[in-house]
Amino acid sequence: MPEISKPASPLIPQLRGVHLFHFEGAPCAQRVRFGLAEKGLERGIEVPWDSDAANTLVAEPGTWASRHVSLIKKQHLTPAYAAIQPHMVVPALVHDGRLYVESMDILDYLDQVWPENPLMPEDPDTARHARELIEWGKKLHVSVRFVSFRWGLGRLGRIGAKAERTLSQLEVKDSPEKLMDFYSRYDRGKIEEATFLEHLAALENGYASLDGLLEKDGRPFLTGPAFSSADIIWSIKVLRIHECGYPFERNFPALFDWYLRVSQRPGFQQGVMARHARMSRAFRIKAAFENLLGRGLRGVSAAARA
Ligand SMILES: N[C@@H](CCC(=O)N[C@@H](CS)C(=O)NCC(=O)O)C(=O)O
Repeated sequence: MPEISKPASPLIPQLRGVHLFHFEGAPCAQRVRFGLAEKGLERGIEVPWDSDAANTLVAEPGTWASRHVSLIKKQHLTPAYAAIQPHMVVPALVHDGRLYVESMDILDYLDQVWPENPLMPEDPDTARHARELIEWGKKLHVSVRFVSFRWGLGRLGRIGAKAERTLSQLEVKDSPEKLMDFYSRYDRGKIEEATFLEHLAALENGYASLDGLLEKDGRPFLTGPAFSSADIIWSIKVLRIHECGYPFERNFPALFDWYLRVSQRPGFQQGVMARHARMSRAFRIKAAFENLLGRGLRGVSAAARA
């Protein structure tokens, strides 16, 4: 289970109902918001992420309290947030004073507590397949980071000397997120183009496999007729890279059709897009310009398929 049994932050045990520490544009947080919406839990009060004021501690049943942690303002790279999520990443979910981390584990937790609208297929073989796709998606998380920083965020993704110092002081040894390792190289332009391209190729390998699967028998969702967490993790992986200008329509048409289908779901619209649509459009417009200028992701994407 993803529960952190003795959270360092005194805020956590005070929280009642569901509270989500998240960032609008962060793929890992989008997965959880997608899952919450699929479960019929609605976004409730908006609360400063670190607030312990009495009127912010309780989320009404059937809703979740939004505690928005700005990755742009580097609010995640602070001692107060490190006391909540020791690896200084979003999301983190609190339910009745208990703290859960790891987005895909959080989805499993939601499935246990709110079994209606299940996020895992009932049939054991199909469930096994869903798990395999989820594990593959989790491994590719780091590739999304590299590709979206290189072709999406650019200089905006740099954290600067002050945040780097805080990060180096707070990062736990052997943190699986390896933020310090990434930012110390990214901020200085020390990551080689070949590395970015390797991550892009790893993602394309995954997209190609799913495209084949969907094309083969026209299934509506990745594991068959039923929607699952596998659709959640992979649709968010398409969304982010699409925002960076990747030509999914051209390279993986069956996957793109599936993505459009999934993105029409109320859960996606409410959980992912409701407050992200403008930013998503801005990213896509910026990426379209980069593509026009020949510097974008389109030019380096699976050129053989062009
Ligand atoms: N394995 C974690 C990964 C969480 C993660 O990497 N979150 C990203 C956003 S998608 C983050 O907070 N990054 C902070 C940063 O890059 O500075 C999960 O799935 O919850």
